[in-house]
Amino acid sequence: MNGRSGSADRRTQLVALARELGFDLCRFAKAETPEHAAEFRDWLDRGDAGEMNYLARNAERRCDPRQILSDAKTVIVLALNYFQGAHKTHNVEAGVSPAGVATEMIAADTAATTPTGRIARYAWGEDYHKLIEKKLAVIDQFLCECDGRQKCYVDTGPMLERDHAARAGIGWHGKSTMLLNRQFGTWFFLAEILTTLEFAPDIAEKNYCGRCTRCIDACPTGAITAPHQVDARRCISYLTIELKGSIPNELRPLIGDRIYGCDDCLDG
Ligand code: B12
Ligand code: SF4
Repeated sequence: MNGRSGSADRRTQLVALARELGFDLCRFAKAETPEHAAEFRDWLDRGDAGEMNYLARNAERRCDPRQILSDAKTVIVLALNYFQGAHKTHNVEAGVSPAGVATEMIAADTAATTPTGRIARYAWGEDYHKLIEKKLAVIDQFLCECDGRQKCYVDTGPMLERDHAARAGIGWHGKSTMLLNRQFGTWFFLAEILTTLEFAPDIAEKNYCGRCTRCIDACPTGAITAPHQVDARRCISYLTIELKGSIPNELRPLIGDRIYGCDDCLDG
């Protein structure tokens, strides 16, 4: 495949391959220090990461892609839209929701009527990590055949994904910290391929938020403490998925029927 490794040609083929695999966007950024590395460190220092200690453990690498792959030249950023229509409530009586969430406790608490709970949209289908990893492996293979070396990540890797995605022009930073795209809103997953191959970078997107504060106003627990700052310790996504201990008493009534994640700052 070296015969087709001229860089413009390689880019066209890669974008076409990403589309074929079902990605909605495929864009490029230089493998550089993420723009908001300092804000990330401040966020850790404030304790906003809660019990997610893994974020502090590899903070140095997270703030420098060249510590992951020393001769990395490009971050290829991919986005996959997961919007599936209006919100459903899930019957939790059977003990396991459609997303596989164990819910016996909730069922026992609300025995009088059929208990229902809301699950964030991103968890309605198959585990996105597995789904996207398979697609990344195909792109990795293509890039290997062009003599590249790669590291592929979706969610769990040591990268400030939204910073790289913003630089690649996938979208802009919303005040909720969600990355927004004009076509897909907030409803997309991100994935990155760090590669030793050179690709011309894309241009960053303009920020269209203006004075709008709908996402901040919509947050049931006041987790968006300032524009671009989420205190995970108050975020329902953290409280219902990441937190190992019990949910603080004062936040329980604010969580309502959200049993796995939260979409309130993503809507609208
Ligand atoms: C830890 C984590 C969480 C934590 C903390 C969230 C947070 N806001 O920090 C918890 C468990 C709460 C969480 C919740 C959710 N998460 Co999450 N999460 C992550 C993870 C693993 C790391 C994020 C991180 O580094 N946070 C630290 C803060 C400082 O960074 P940040 O949130 O990315 O914020 C950036 C911007 O705010 C910007 N920034 C900071 N200051 C400033 C100032 C200005 C002026 C500007 C312009 C920008 C700016 O720079 C920061 C660094 O890039 C990423 C995957 C990854 N490896 O990046 C997924 C990720 C961010 N999560 C994702 C999703 C889908 C969610 C949920 C929607 C799930 C749900 N429905 O319940 C919610 C949304 C909550 C929210 N408002 O963020 C997606 C987001 C996709 C997108 N379109 O933005 C990601 C990218 C996973 C993926 N691969 O798709 N998540
Ligand atoms: S996901 Fe829900 S709780 Fe977390 S910041 Fe957004 S609206 Fe607030």
